[in-house]
Amino acid sequence: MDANLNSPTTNGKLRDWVAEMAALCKPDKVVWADGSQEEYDRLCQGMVDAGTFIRLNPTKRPNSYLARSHPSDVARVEDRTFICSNNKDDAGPTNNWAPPDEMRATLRGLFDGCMAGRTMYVIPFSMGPIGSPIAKIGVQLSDSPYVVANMRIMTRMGKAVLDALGSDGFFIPCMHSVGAPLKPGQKDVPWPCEGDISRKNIVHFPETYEIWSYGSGYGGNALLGKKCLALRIASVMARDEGWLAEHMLIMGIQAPNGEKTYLGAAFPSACGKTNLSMLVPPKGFEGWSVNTVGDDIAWIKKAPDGTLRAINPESGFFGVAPGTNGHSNPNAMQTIGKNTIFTNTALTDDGDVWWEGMTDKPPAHLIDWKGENWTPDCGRPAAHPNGRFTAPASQCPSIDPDWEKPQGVPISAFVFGGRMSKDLPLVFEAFNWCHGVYIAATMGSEATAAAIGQAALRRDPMAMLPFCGYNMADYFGHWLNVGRRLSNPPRIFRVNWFRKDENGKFIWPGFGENMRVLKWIVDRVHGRANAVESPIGWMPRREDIEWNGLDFPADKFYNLMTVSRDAGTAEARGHEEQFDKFFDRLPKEFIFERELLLSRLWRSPDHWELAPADTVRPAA
Ligand code: SAT
Ligand code: MN
Repeated sequence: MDANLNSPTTNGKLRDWVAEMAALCKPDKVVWADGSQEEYDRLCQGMVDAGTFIRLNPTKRPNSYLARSHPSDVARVEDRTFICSNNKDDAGPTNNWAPPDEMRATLRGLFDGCMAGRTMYVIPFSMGPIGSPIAKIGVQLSDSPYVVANMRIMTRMGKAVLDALGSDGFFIPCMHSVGAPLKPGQKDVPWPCEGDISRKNIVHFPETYEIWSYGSGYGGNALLGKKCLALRIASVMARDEGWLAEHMLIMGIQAPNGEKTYLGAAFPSACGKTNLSMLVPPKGFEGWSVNTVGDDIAWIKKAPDGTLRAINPESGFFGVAPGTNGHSNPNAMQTIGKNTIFTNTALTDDGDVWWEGMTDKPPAHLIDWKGENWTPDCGRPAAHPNGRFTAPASQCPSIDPDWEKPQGVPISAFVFGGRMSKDLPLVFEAFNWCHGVYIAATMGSEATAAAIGQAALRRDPMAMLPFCGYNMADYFGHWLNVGRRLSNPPRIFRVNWFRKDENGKFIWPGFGENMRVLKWIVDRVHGRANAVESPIGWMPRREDIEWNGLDFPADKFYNLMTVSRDAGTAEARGHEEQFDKFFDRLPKEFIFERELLLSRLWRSPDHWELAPADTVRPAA
């Protein structure tokens, strides 16, 4: 078979690589994806015929499909995700590592003949608007039509990318197989994948900027532009080239006078980044608007004018479905109204989708994410907790007018937030860049459904723990360096929407009401809002927050903001434990930051909500 028969590229490296991989994987045929609507429709129809897709009711959900994955293939497999640097220390203590030679041999074995009976698709894609100075080109080879369809929504994909690549352009090779070769005559299944978890491998070679993923067809394991390229490999490129690749949403906040402020905000997977990026300002914020640039990943570079500029490398949203509804995220509900792929949600009797939290009252009957009959009293969830929608960003009512601007949008603040049920206040601001990097690096978060087998509570520095392609101590150092090169670095904030009271109830209403916190952040950035100095950073007093439209009593605010000296000290001691793992690679600044934190705590009152009024300082 000639893999380059009908090949639409003159790029010699790409042609050679495709031919070499086709010889290894032995597909029945090779198809170059052009990214057209016609091709998408044809692939989707093929998946409907094969039982992979169910076409949803076209009057309710035009041009949309539901896919049900194999029940063993429902989330990222962090245990089987590897950073294979030449030197183990370059992957660092937080990544799985295997010797690159050994891993290459394993992969050769796994990929040998792995596409038998299947089609190998060549998927050229651009992360970032084609031609943007911040964008990068990748080419994914995959035997999954589901991946092709999703990549068309999530990235700029197809012929235009090959044109931009030209005959000698650089691309990141992304090799993918679901790992389910077919014997002659063997009938396919709706969701082929490797059933043996120990044979699944999501592998990154940071020195050669290469990705190899075997055995899974789901999300970040398989849509290789997303976590594998745009975070793990891009974080390495960003280190090498002096920029930042971050697990951050990007949003613009516009004040009634037209002033626009953009923020990057990092939260671990499934902590509401999509909801926050599409926030609808609540009652009391008439005239304010929020615009979405991205919901998951930000690529951030210093512009010639000295500001930091960010692009969203993706062109779609791969959002968590459960919990999404007209209250939590009306913009997402509109975005997914058409042209959307749903994965592992439930199916209604009239051919639409449903998930927990979509409506107050569940339908009387559904087909659940496993394809079984479901009734409200059956005791099982109807949708998988990590069930997802894949939808074009261009359909989002709150999409920012500048979301595809090649040079990106200017970033004025970074916000970091984990999921913490106690001891972490609603919001505080770092004293300076170095302290901000420290509070981002020591961020903790409780587990979510986005990854399999995660510890209940873990340190998730910058929400990048599963996504940093190199030693995290060096990553902290890189962050410190980026700030040093800026004359006016963005302010850094820490937030926590997830604090609970003694009855286990969330104290803060969240969602649209988060606007109150964002307004304080924006006002701090522009030197308008007051704050008081606490041992952990600058904090708003109750009167520094806009409460118009929300009745939020003072005692609740106290419970949301207070931290005891003991809890604060225990937290600081926890940082020590985290840092020990990094030995001498940890930036020295972090040792001093921790000591300063401990000293401030030592001199603080037993509990602080806020320091006495005479310590109030105006914004800098
Ligand atoms: O499955 S993904 O990695 O794409 C989603 C996530 O974990 O954030
Ligand atoms: Mn994510």
